[in-house]
Amino acid sequence: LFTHIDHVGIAVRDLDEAISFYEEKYGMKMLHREENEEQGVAEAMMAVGDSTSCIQLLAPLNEKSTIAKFIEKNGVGIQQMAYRVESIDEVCATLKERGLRLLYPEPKRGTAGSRINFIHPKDAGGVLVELVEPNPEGMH
Ligand code: CMX
Repeated sequence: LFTHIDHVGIAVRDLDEAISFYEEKYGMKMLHREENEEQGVAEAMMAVGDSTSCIQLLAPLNEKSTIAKFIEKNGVGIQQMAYRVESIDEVCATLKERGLRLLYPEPKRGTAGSRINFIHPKDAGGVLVELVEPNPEGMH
């Protein structure tokens, strides 16, 4: 169903500070950076070595952002984990058949033009699971 761990998402207060931490302390390289207004986030993808797995740093764009709410409730730290899939439409249909709730009726736009959806954390053992179908023209 899933082909790789695409990324682990970490909620941070200040994106620039977090990028510097990952670059300076862990020697990670930033592959991509953008703001996604619909998701309410400023984000950066930090590569784990030469693998195609990343750490996604997520900072809130405003106080209504999902990330602002998450930080208010839990503090900074791991917010989600994301699996890469080949066809998000097929995977979503399969997961629905298996009784899991997805957050969106149709995939939305994620990092670098990818298509994304989420499994509700209440149906996934307390883990917010993102599904990512990468954009072939995007970063991977
Ligand atoms: N991980 C695990 N559990 C979580 C969670 C998370 N990130 N966020 C919320 N929950 C749990 C809460 O602990 C809470 O459980 P309890 O009722 O037992 O306390 C329950 O889910 C409801 O939480 P809430 O604080 O009331 O939050 P909401 O229901 O308003 O929102 C969710 C939860 C998952 C629907 C929302 O976070 C969401 O829409 N997430 C998907 C979008 C997203 O995360 N965007 C940012 C990243 C963008 C990107 O990756 O590109």
